[in-house]
Amino acid sequence: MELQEKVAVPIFTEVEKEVFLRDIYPQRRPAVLRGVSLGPCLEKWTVEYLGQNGGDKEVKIHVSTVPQMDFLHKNFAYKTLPFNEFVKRASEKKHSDFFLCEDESYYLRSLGEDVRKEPADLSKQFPVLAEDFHIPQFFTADQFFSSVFRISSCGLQLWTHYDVMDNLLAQVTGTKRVVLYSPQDALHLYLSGDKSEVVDIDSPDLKRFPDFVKAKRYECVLEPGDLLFIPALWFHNTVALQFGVGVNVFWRHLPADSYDRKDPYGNKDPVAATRALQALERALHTLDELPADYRDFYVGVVNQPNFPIRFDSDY
Ligand SMILES: O=C(O)CCC(=O)C(=O)O
Repeated sequence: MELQEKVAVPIFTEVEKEVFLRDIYPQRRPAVLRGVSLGPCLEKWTVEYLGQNGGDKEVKIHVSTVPQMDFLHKNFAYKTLPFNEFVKRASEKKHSDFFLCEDESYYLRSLGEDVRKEPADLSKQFPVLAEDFHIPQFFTADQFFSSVFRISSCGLQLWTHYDVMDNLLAQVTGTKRVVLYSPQDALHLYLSGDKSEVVDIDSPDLKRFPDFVKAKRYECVLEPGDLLFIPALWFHNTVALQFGVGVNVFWRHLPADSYDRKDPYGNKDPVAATRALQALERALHTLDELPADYRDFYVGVVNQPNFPIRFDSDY
C-alpha cells in the first residue's frame, strides 16, 4: 500500500513581527511560533478562573458521545450552557450532569453577539478574559476579522476543513495535535464544501478514499504558549490531547471587499471564487443535454492543463 508522506510543521522561536512578515508570512505555509508573548492568560486561565471571569453567559456548544466529531453525518448535538458550567464539564472526564451520556465530549467555538451577522470577538463577548490574552500584532487593525475561543474536552477531534482567512491559532492551556494539508492537495481530500469527507484521518477507509494517501500530511503538537500560523485555504484537523483552551485570530489577507460580507465564520469563499464556481456549475449543467460519453469527454477537456487553449482543428 502506498504510504502517505508526512512532514513536521517547522517551529520558529521568539519570532518578532518583522521576521514573521519577511520570512514566514510570504511563504504561505504553516509554521509554529514558539515563545511569542500572549499575556497573563498562560498563568491565569485555570478552570476556576475562567468560570469566575467568563461568567454565566450562555454559550452554544457541540456535545458528542464520541470524541471524533463528524460534521457531515452530524454525530453531535448543539446545546446551550452557561459558560462557567461548560468549562467545568469540558475539563472533566465523567459528568454527573450531562445531555447524552456520562462521558460525552464538549467543544466551544465561540460566536458573535448576533450569530448570523457578527464575527466572534473575545473583547466583546468575554471582556475580562480578553484582557489576559494579548493578540500578537503581526497585522494591521483593519485586517482583524475575529477572535474565537476554542475550548475542547480531552480527545475531542475537529473535522478537516479550510477557512478563507489567515489564522493564528493560539494554544493557551493543554496540548493539541494539528494535522494540515496543502490547498494543492484539495483533490485528494474528498471535499464536501469546505470539509473533507475523510473523517478518520489516522485510519482512513482507503476503499472509499483511495487518493487520500496522496495528500501530504503536515503535523505538529501545540503546547501552551504556541501559535500556529494557518494560511487561508490550508486544511486543518485538530485533536485535543488534553482538556485545552485556545483562541484563534482570523485576519484578512486579501482586500476587504474580496470577502463575503455576510460571513461571520470566515469560511465563505471569496466573492470572485463563489461567482466562478456558480458559473462553472451552470456551464457543466449545459452538458447534460449530451449523452454521457460526450459529457465525460468534454469534462475531461475542461480538466486538462492546457484548457482553454484551442488549436485550429482544420487539417
Ligand atoms: O483548535 C481547534 O479546535 C480548531 C481550530 C480551527 O479550526 C481554526 O483555528 O480555524
